Amino acid sequence: MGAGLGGAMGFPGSVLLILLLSACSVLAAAQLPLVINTWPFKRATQRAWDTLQSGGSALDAVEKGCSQCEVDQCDGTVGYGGSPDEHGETTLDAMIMNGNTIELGAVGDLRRIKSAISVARAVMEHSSHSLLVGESASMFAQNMGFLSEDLMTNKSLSMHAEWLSKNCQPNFWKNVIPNAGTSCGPYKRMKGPWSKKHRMPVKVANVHNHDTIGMIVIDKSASVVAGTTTNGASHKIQGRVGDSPIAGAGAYADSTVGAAAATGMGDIMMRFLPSYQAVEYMRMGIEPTTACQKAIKRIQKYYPKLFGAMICANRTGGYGAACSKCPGLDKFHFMVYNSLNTSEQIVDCI
Ligand code: SD4
Repeated sequence: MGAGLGGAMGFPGSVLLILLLSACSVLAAAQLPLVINTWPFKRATQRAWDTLQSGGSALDAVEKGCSQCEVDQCDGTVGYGGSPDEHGETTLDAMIMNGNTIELGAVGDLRRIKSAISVARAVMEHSSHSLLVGESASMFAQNMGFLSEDLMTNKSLSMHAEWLSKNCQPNFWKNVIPNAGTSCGPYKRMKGPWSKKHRMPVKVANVHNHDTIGMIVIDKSASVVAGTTTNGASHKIQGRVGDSPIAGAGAYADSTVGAAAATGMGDIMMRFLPSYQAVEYMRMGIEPTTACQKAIKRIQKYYPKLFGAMICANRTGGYGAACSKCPGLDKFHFMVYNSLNTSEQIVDCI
């Protein structure tokens, strides 16, 4: 068919094939740079894009883009003043990953420091570690010059007060005494076997208590960087770290392939390393949308009611997304900026 069309246009088939292939690679290159992030957090996308346009690196773009969400307190689920834990404190999880060098910096359960993504970058650039957590992560941040301040706000305090007034419902405990489905703690372990009566139902998260920003930036020279930042899950047990700062769970980047980032019920999603899995699917040549879908489906096999979504992008600028259909989530909104368009996009959940 190529030869026939080439003949019709006056080119031999092989010349036409070369022309078509180079047109495809020009088109792919034209799609770079790319900024893509979970949820319609447009100001974050714009900030990352502007950072690239003014000569910043992909690392700078992810850091600035995610920082914007921390400042804006995107949906109340990123940055200070959201998702108070059982003691009313907001704590932050974040990571940044450099796909060129496979370096990563992350913080979990970070306290009293607002700019979690920048602390994650400092972990990557000023230590040989990948993940610091809790009070020690805050100490590290302070030593690196980050300001220590209260992350609680009137809003987060009133969310916590309301939760206390509802007998600490919902919460994340199970198989404890007193019954966590009706009472506040402190709890003690209940000896098994556990009856259904005492087992907490799986918490069904929704867009109002579970979002996070996951961002992928690929610059013109195909350097791939991914990052996440979040305040995790409302009413989490103190010390809880979600999927967002875990390599391969919250995000993963490899400049020879692409990157992926996840959002949703991190306690479940991190068991499947979905971002790593999606990158590995793309390494096999699978398109980004299908790679995201396949990673989600692996989780659904065990957790059919999963609340979760993913974004995937390959190194040539192809991208896609997928989400798991559940109460509160039947479409997933995400942002895409490249040289062809700057838009909010939507996928139907599977
Ligand atoms: C977490 N996945 O801590 C994160 C936050 C989130 O939608 O909900 N993302 O579980």
